[in-house]
Amino acid sequence: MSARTLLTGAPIGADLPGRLQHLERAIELSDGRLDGEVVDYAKHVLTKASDRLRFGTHHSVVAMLGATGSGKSSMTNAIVGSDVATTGVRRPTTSSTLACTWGTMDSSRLLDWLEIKNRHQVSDPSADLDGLVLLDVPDHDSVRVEHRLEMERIAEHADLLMFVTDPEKYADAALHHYLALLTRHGAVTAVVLNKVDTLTNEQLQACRTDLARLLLADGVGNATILTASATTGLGIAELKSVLVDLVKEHELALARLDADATVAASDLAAEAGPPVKTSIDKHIAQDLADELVDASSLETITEAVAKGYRRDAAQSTGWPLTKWARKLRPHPLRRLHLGSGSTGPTSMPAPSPASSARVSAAVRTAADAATEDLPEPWPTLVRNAAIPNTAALHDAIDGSIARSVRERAKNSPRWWSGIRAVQGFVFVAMLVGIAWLVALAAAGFFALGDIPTPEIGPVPVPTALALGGALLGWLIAVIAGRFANVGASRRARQVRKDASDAMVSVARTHVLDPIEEELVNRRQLTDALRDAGARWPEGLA
Ligand SMILES: Nc1nc2c(ncn2[C@@H]2O[C@H](COP(=O)(O)OP(=O)(O)OP(=O)(O)O)[C@@H](O)[C@H]2O)c(=O)[nH]1
Ligand SMILES: [Mg+2]
Repeated sequence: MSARTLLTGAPIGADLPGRLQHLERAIELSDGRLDGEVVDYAKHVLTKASDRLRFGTHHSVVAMLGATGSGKSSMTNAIVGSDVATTGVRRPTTSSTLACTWGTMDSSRLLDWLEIKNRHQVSDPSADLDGLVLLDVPDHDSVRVEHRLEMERIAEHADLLMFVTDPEKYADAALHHYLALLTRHGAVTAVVLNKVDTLTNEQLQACRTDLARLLLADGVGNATILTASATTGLGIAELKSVLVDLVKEHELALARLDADATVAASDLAAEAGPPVKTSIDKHIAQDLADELVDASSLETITEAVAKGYRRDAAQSTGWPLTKWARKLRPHPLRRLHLGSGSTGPTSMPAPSPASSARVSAAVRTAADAATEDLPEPWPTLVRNAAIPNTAALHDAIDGSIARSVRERAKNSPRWWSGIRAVQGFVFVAMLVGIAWLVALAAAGFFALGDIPTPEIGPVPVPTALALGGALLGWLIAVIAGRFANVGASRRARQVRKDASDAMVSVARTHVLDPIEEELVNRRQLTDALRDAGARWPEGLA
């Protein structure tokens, strides 16, 4: 029998340092995210492993645990071959742990770490048990609380645990409590049923069967049951040969740490949830962008864009005499600090409480959609990552709208300048006509005689110029206004489209990237846990 076969299902890691590194990475990724107690336990395992490995794996620390009077000290003496441990009828007898070391390699630093002061160097000419450090530990069930605490401390730090019990106490609740607890850590090796000299053969068989049944109920069905009598020496040779097999590979320390790492990683895995890959669906991004557009002031802005366009068009293409009047009214875009050539902060309306609530709800919906298959704490973590700064999100939404408006406002349509030139020409013609008519009137007034005036058909040229110019100017302004209406709607549409497209990148930068980052963290965590040897609870893996 070797450590491999005795340990309850825990694989002995050929690459324990590698697995511990993955566990360390998993701890970094879990800290502050998963249950603090579970993370702390994993940290403890990591610290313990690095401490224990500093002393090498030559020594195998085997702790004998059990109820008071079950015969741990007697068993220690039987294995050592002399009375090194105090045994007694008065309970409890052993109050501090005794360590018995086999072999020549110095175990003092290891025993210092284990805080064991009572030490005995076994002189055994055979090297069979070389490296064994056998611990006779205080009981776990006496009235002395410090005994129980010492036993728990040793159980946590020993490489291997051997439970010693007897025909009277094998069914005690305390024993089975510790068996179930410690077996999780892969640390239970064997249960030794002591004092079999007090039993008949039939009683021994019945006892063994009953003990096996109880171990199965504890979830330790594969634990080895040994029978012995410390005082008569019955079964001690077999027990020693089991110990020889256990220590000869010098890998018990690795086995225990490996098992602890598996437990720590598996506990984190249970908290982290299934190792499924999650990512943000395309439709989540689009839905969010659409919601941000709907919640934004884009509608108000595009109305101002259309108005501003119509006004600028009229300014350029209107009848020169009346267009100045428009200048008196404030420009709808300049009022928002969005006019052509504007830069820097805008004066767009602050988001209303309703629109803020809508943006927050949209972000929450996106976060929830991205984590719908994940257990807590991920939905909360992802939500918190996505809504850290709604003010920045609002600024980004306004910024993207402002950019689209300013970009589009940069260039005036070319037809405006064409019409302006025509309007100028027509206006000058009208002025010439008027001036001419005034000159004619003045000539009449001062009786300068008839000045010949050219005519186009029945209409004198100055009249044609003055009236035709005024009429044409007005007509051009009306027709240009019609075109400007079409242009204004198109400009508003373009701005709406630009802003909507830009909103996808706002959604990505301010909401989806932080969500994605948290999902990547989770993926890295589950990968690290898998590499650390985690086993996911049934149905989650
Ligand atoms: N008949 C019989 N008595 C035993 C055997 N082993 C131990 N005893 C007796 O059981 C009593 C308790 O033995 P200990 O070895 O002191 O028991 P312990 O588990 O160390 O007890 P604590 O130190 O109090 O935890 C002593 O009187 C022993 O002589 C055995 O195999 N057969
Ligand atoms: Mg004792």
